Amino acid sequence: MTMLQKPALELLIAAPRGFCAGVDRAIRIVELAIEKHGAPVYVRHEIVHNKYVVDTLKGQGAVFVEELDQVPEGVPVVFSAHGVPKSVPANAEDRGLTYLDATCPLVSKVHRQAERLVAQGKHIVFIGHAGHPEVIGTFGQVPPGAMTLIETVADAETFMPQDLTNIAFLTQTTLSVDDTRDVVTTLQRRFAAIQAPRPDDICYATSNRQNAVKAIAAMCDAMLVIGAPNSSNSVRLVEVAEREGTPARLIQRAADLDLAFLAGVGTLGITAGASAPEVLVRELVARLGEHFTINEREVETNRETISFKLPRGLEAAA
Ligand code: 0JX
Ligand code: SF4
Repeated sequence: MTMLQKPALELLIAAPRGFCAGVDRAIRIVELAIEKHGAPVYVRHEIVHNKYVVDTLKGQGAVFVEELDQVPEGVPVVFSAHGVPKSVPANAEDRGLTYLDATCPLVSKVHRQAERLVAQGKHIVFIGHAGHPEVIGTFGQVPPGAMTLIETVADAETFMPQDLTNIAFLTQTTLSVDDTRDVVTTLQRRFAAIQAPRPDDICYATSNRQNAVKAIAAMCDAMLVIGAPNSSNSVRLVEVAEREGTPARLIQRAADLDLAFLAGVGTLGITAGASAPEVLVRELVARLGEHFTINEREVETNRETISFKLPRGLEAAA
């Protein structure tokens, strides 16, 4: 009996991909909090936007809730990597809850910039996606009315501040680098005096992952991005690939892949959002290996060495 030969599939795997320093730190904070305080440890919002990560931590004793009033008295609570409005730690203190803040230090940096600009009397134009927890958290650093959200070039064209000379902009950390450039160019054309953040608020991990996709997209017939639909940085990676003319799909797990998407594909690009663990990349490669004879190559456009310190009180437990 002759075995049927599996079709060949070339895999180009983008690097950097997957976990960033802020995600590593946030997950570690939950793990160390469980070690230190014992289960359960409550987490306000998904610690990062990834079901596999959340389910794994649930298995270790984490309980995920959306709001602080769902946290019972006497148990510690961790705030997610995306950051929280000032009212959240304030409420936790009022209730005497022990809390650990897993907000990424690069998100906290934007929070401090917002506070500083407001103290200088500036109105802030915030470029971001409405309803995203990072946007809600950053808006919650300043008094109501101190910041205006804009999402698109069209918003930048119509925004009209009270004082044209006293404005600044800040951005969400996980935006499309290219879209944001267009929005910023529009703002700078209309308001010559607008103050810009230095360096950009879009974080190193977001821009490195987008650059890595750009580097391989043109060589690929299709791309797969591992990440969740509510993960802003992951969704941006799909858009980057599509803009390069490469059909792309966001999948959470290998099992989500519809093999029909690979019809006629000889070279497939793979990447993972900042909240997607490497184990899910390996799971996908393994599934592809069941159907194809794969030849795998990593294309590295940048090497990341950044890591963030743990909050005080947890360092000792690390
Ligand atoms: O939706 P986001 O990309 O902001 O978050 P996710 O997918 O959890 O990524 C890690 C946390 C990023 C915060 O900036
Ligand atoms: Fe921090 Fe950037 Fe990672 Fe967000 S994507 S957690 S800002 S390093």
